[in-house]
Amino acid sequence: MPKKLANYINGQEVAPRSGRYLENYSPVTGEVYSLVPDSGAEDVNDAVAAARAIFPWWSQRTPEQRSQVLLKIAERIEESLEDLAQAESFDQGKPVHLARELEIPRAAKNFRYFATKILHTEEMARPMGNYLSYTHRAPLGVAGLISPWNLPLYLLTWKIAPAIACGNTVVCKPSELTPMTAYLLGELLNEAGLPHGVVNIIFGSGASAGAALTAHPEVPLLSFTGGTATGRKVLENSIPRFKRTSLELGGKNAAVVFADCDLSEAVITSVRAAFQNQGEICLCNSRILVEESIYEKFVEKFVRTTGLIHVGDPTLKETQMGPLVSREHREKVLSYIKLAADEGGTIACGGSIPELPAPLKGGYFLNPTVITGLTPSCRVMQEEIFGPVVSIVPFRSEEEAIEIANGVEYGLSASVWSRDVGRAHRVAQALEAATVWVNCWMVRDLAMPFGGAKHSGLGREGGDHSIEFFTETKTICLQV
Ligand code: TXE
Repeated sequence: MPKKLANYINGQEVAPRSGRYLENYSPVTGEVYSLVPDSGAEDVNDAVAAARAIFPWWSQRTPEQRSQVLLKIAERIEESLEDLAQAESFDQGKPVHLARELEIPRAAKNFRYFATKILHTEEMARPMGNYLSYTHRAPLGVAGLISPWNLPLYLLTWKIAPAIACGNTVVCKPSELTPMTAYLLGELLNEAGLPHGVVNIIFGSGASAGAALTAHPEVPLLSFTGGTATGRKVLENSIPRFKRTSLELGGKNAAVVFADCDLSEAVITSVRAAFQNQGEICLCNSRILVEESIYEKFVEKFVRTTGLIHVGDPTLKETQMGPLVSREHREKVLSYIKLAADEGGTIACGGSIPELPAPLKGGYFLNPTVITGLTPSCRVMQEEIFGPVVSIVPFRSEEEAIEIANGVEYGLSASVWSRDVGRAHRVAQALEAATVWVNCWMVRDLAMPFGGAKHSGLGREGGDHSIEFFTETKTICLQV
């Protein structure tokens, strides 16, 4: 019997006002395994009212008082690591060990980081003779936080932690495709002693609950992570109401591999960067540009290494790729693989659905796919696929590599592989991407700004940028 989830409003589990539920399928089995509240504007109104009611009290707690609660939340997440990892894997498809080693610990780390960060924020003061000017930061009120399905708990807590650390209260709308860890988080927040109403979680579709939240007149701040097209819809609701808005959107990230790189390291890391989490990380490299002189050797090594990836039961430790998140998403990815062949590409490996025994037979599995022979301007090299599909093309010069890498509307992240430090700096600075890794990938310091350039986003979060985003800074000038 599928588990019936509930909204989390004012510390309580609350059924959707409509009484309607959405069927949620596990990508591992293709079976319905939970029922998600199909919430709408009324449910969002109830959540905003709860968040507004506690806001005066919560915003007046000291940073130390708020820090203590965030540290307890981090502890409860760490104590629930196994349950959350299993739930995350069955809900989204990633291997359990990836959730256990990366996703869930990072959710705890998000709370730990901002629990300590707010103890060390500084204001400014400037004496001017008979006057003193100083800054005062204050929370804005109820923050609307909307998160995607690929890293459900990691990205939701990346928003909740700084928002409440700064004294805001929040209404969250996780993706309807992966609700389970957000649902489990509600109980953990109560157990950690978070006052009721500080965090509220509404489940439902983007067009209903999501849109109601972004349009709500008493939600002055929105932090959104998801697709670029959806980001535009969020802006349509936020701009007329002058809402402070942060958008982290899609990407079409390139790895630029020069002949002087450590080839084995470049191959191993680029395979991981292409297929980790089934390629469903916005920071994955879906394009690899390789200097012509090592192109054949790189492709041969890359295809051989990709062929070693174990696709299957995400509960097994040897599994490196589980299923894609939904039937519709796998169809979308398969359509791009077909398009690649139509555009003149060669499927060097993968592109097929693996034969797996029950109960995995109904799951949304797909073999990791490598495409060669495409031109930089074709659709498969321009459009975000957000799955285990990577295209490898050659380049003849540093200038050409930069031109190809920058020749897309996105600007989220990139990687550069070269032992030449001068070239690494030059290319990293020339790439139109908000995050560039050199001879590595996905090394993240939470103190550093993170976000997207061009059509990959608006704004930055992380470190001081999150404090800046989740507070209103005013200048007060005193006659002394
Ligand atoms: O996005 P969607 P998905 C990107 C990733 C890919 C996409 C995958 O590259 O493009 O996100 O996530 C809600 N008003 N990133 O498919 O559909 C929806 O219910 C308000 C980039 O989930 O945009 C879900 O909760 N909300 C990122 C959320 O928006 C709406 C990291 C995202 O859904 C809505 C992760 C509406 N009209 C993924 N429609 C980064 N750059 O860091 C939908 N939603």
